Amino acid sequence: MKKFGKLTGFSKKGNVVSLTFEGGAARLEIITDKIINVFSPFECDEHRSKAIEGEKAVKTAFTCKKEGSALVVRTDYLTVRVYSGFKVDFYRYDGKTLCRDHRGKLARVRRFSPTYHYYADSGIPDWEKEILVTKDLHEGEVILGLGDRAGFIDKKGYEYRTWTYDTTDVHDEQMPQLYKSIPFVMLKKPHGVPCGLFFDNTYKATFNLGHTDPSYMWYGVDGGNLDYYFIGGDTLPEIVSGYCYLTGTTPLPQRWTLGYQQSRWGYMGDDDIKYVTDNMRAYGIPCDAVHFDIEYMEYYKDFTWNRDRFPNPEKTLADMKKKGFKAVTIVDPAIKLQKGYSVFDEGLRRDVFCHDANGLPYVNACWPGDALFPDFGLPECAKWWGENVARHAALGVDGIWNDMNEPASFKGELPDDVVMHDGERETCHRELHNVYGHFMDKATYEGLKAATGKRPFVITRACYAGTQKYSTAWTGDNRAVWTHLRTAIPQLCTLGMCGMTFVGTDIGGFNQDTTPELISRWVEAAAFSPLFRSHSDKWARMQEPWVFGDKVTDIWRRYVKLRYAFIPYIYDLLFEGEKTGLGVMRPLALHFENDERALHCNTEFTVGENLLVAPVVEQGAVERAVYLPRGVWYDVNTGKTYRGGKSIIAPAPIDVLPMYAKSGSIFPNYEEMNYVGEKKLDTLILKVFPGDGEYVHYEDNGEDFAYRDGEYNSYLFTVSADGVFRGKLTHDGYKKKYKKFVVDCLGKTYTVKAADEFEIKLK
Ligand code: NBV
Repeated sequence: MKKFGKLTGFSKKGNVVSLTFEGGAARLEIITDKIINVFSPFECDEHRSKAIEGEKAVKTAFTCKKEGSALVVRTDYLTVRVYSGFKVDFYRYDGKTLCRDHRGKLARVRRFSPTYHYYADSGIPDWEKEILVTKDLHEGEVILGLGDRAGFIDKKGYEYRTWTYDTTDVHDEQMPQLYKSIPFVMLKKPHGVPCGLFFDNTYKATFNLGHTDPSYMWYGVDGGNLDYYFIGGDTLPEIVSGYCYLTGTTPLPQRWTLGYQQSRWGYMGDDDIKYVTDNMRAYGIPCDAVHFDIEYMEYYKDFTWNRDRFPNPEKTLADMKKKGFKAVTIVDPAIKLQKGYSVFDEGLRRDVFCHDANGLPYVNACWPGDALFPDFGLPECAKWWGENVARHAALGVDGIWNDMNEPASFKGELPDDVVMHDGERETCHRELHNVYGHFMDKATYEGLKAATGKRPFVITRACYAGTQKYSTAWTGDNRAVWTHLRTAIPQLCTLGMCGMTFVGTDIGGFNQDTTPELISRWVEAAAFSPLFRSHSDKWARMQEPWVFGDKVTDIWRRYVKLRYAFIPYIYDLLFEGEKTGLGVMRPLALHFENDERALHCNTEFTVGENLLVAPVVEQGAVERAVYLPRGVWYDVNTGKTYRGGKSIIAPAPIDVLPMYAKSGSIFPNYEEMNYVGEKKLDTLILKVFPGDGEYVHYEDNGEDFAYRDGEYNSYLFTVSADGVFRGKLTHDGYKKKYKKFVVDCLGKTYTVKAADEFEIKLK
């Protein structure tokens, strides 16, 4: 750990407080009154953020003066005390401690008994890294965040790494790294004020989250600068919004992308696609998209089609469109090394591939055999990739699925010194590994956007902080095991708290043979996950909705229909989320942070703020305990009311998903449809649960960016405890409006012709 030594001086210029220590320089930058950047130039003097785009610092009033041994910086919200050794402590305006650097000695984890002297932890322990940040932890403090982890909502007690990683091992809470690297954590003391720490550095990092000792956490990183953001705010949602203020939010997607999507590695040709699309319609299971995995390509070469299996891709895609299906095709970064393959030839000509330390194109291997790896951070490479994406999309492809972009490579991991670019700056894999997928996603997004003008639909496996601006994500190769269904809840909720709102798991499990019961429960649990896709491995049993018999098919139909009913609600959450950064699937911790039981609830989630979902995640269970936080809740299935602040036993036979609506909730629903766009969206159903409440709903074309120029309508709906429901058009920007509203209060319906304002007395 670098020794900064004594604080010898400071100066203030604009938003920056420069600090000098005996051992080097550092600075604080006041980004807003609640966000402070803590920086020391270990590698260079500027930020090299790949997550934050554009200037985030706003003019903020602050003072800066020496008080005893500390330099004290005050904004309207925060007090920051800087001490010798570059120890930095954060307090709220009222003196409440938010987060302090840890002063005590760090220790090793004890692995051996006192009489057994063999010491396996040789070499430099991670915590002796030059760039090291240590923070105090407190009794009962919870650590949330850190992106893609197969653990619990509370990460305290574990040690994790950020180094994007393709793995076939079972994903569990001990897995130090997974496909995505998001170095953002939130700390929350029981009944205390939360805060966030975003470590904006792409090198391999270790997060010891009270693993060695519950009284401290440390973050150590292999290179780059000491560069982190402290994010303050009174509540966890404010911290999430602060993080997304820095790294960006998920843009509103096209409406169809919220529909059900069917995938399998192993749809080999036209007949398989027809088998899927015909059966989806025949069995009456709504579906919007079919995914094409690597077998659609010729020898796994990106942007090609295997003409034996798909003799006329334009026709295949056009036929799908006629039936109301969109097509999403996979690409991997590795480009087959083959002269005569135009994507390769053109890439080589334009010098867009990574090089080895000797300046030669770097060769590794993946599905197509020997392959070169695009240097996506290089502007010319992003351009070349975008052009390929555009050409591919022109055939009728509606979305791109970026796989293997950790990057995965079959001849060992890319060496640290493989030359890559961050813009025009030459650097290496060691710095850019964690953002390889991020750069690929950005290039894909830009290519699709330029080609179609629509909101691009990109799905990625790897990502970094900020990737939410460009791509949705799935959680990679899970398994058809109950633990992975259970894990899906905290995993998706955590990704959602880290900006990655639009996420989902492979329904049914990717690897291994699913069971009829598991997949039924999985469809129920996933009905509210923003990305709603079933996917399976080529060697796993087929797992389409109709292959397990009528009982399972009926469950699929019921929950896919439920999902389609709730599309306008999920769409509204994404519309709002583009402004706030808040997710669709949220842990109970987010809105009930001072309720300790809610804080640790791993098997329930809320959709937005008012709908609580408690899927069954145990084999054989026909009921489950559901913790309802304080308030009055309605059982959505039965209409029965409960007073919260306790657990109840919810009956949950195989076809029942326990769901609870807060009193005063209003949820917009659509009428039944086979796919988005099948019918004109003339009717909006408003599901109302008695009480006092209000709700804002958005209506727009669901496709392009016109909403950003005001081409949308918004409605304010309210319900009062005395039973009056009101609707009001509050923004009038989109011509095609609803023609009628159907208010459904616990099964009693009231239909009104659409008007700018209306009122209904609920009986
Ligand atoms: O492209 C094949 C698979 C894909 O189905 C899966 O979703 C990815 O996570 N891909 C991984 C490569 C092979 C994995 C064994």
